[in-house]
Amino acid sequence: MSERTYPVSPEWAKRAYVDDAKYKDMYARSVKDPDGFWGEEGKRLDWIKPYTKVKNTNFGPPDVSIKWFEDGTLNVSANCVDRHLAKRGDQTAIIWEGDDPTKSKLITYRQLHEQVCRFANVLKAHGVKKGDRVTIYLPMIPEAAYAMLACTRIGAVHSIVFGGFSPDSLAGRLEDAKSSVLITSDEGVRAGRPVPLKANADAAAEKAPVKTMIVVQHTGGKVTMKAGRDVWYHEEAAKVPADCTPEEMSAEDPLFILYTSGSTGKPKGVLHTTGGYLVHASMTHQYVFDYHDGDIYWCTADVGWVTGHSYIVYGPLANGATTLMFEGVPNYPDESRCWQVIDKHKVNIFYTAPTAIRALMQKGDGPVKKTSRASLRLLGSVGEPINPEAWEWYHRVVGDDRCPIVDTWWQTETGGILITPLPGATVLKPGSATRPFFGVQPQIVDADGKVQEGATEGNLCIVDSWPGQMRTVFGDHERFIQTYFSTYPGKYFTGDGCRRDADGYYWITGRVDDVINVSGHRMGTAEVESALVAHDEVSEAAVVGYPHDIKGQGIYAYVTLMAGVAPSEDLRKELVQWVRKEIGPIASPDVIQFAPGLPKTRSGKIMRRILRKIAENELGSLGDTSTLADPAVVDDLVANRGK
Ligand code: 6R9
Repeated sequence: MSERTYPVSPEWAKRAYVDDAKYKDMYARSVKDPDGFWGEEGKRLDWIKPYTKVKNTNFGPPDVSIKWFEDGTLNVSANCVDRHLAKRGDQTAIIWEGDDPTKSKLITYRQLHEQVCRFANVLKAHGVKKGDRVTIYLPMIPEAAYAMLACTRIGAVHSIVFGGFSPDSLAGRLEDAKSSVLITSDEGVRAGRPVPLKANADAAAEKAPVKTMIVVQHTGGKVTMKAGRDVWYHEEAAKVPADCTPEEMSAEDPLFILYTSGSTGKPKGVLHTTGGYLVHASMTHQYVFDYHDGDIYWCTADVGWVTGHSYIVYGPLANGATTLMFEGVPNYPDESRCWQVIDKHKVNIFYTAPTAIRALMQKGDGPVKKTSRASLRLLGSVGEPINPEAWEWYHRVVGDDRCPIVDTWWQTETGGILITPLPGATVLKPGSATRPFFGVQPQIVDADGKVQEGATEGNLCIVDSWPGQMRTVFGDHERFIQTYFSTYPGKYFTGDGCRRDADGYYWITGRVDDVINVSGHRMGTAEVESALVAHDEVSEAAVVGYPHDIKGQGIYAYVTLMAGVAPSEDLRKELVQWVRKEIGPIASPDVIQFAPGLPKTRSGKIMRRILRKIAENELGSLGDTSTLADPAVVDDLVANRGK
């Protein structure tokens, strides 16, 4: 891993909410006196009835029960919208940037209020009540935010299903959530191509108990409306008042369900609740991105993923921020799109995923350098370990060596960021998520659960609760305990491997199921990948283990080369030598397969399950490839296996 460090600049130490001394002081207080610390922090929200109890959590064994601010009451939409009206009614809440670069829209807090109220009244008119589950299957349009906030306004629990999921996946989620109301749109648009959301929703509704489908008109594409079930949102919205009193919710009432895949079984409905989640989303958004009034903030995630929930909608809006919502993709109409959007809307804070950074890096500096990006102040990364090479490129080329990068580690289950630099406090090390956020107590354990002290490597657990933590798996509390609290009883197990260096910095090495054991040496796939990507001619790499007669497991590397670089035997040998040099002989790849593309989910995560099967030559059991962004990639990998 890179040894280069990036100190906090004097300007940043001065302008930021938190400098290093303050970080240390606040962190110490947050773990010594969580009730005092979070009791104060909770005041960042408007409560209808203030809480008197702060933390009431138990990680078992045997029972796991997590409650924060349990006797307080509040409403999330009131906190994200109404309370800002007096001071910033005319400020832009949401900047919407369409897939088509000629289309964008500014929505003020006052307009947001009206839209949320109308949507809430439409839901009510269709019989939705407090506690009911409402499924949202929408593209990245403002109505997605309106619908989310409308649910919270009336106490309904939303379950967003990413627009890239198939009808079957949507049906499974509708069924699991026992959700009879589905909000969708005629179509979505990505890279100029229509996505048939309504048609997918129709197919899903064949298999799931959908009684009401509310359809937002977006592209005007042709759809079939089923009488007695389907209604147009714009027609319904015109019939209802533009005001709606927010429901008084208990802090521990459910806020949303979000389905996420684990290593086994069908996707789990991760359940988040009202008070603690919003405190955590708001606080992390403010401190991690050092958000100040007037800043323009852009997170490129989709609202179908947790990052979109916490850092496009809830965190930013709770803070009265201006948040940008982007319908499109980073390479449409061309590779400069992100940077053009930054210039167009004068974006100050930009938060994206390593996969996007690597894809753009592959196209070289040109598309970046032809834009100004002078408004940029801070960059962020989330979703997977960022290899130092991509980090350095992001820093040097995108940020012109001027913008700190916050590499934020967290999960759907954690609700918000848990391990991250703070830009005014933390010396950065490329590839490290650095230090724990306030109240977060990471612990590294070995396979037997023995706690490892000091500089070490092992499995990452968190030993005590934080307000944004998931409360249960919807409908299956036993599965919640089994999945997260039974491997190491009494601790939350993240499923991630992690290294802690002598400075106490955390380096996430990837999911533990991705760890390879070569001749008794444990190796993070991310480590080998980082080494490969550090080579000038490599754009992206994915490494998996496969059974090896002598070593136990061998290392199989899928390597995507930079545009214009031809695969060759010489290059293959060179890369093996390169990795030996970067990490050591034990890390030498046994197989390097040149791969024009890697199988990725639509959220950009590499599907290692498939890569492992190909590496293992288990071609008959590749499993479901339908959720891939580009299923054809797999055929090529199979055809060229080992080459
Ligand atoms: C927010 C999100 C969670 C998993 C997590 C880890 C990986 C996320 C990371 C990171 C290294 C980071 N991950 N952020 N690994 N550095 N900064 O992505 O949630 O989709 O649930 O994924 O993603 O492996 O366990 P989710």
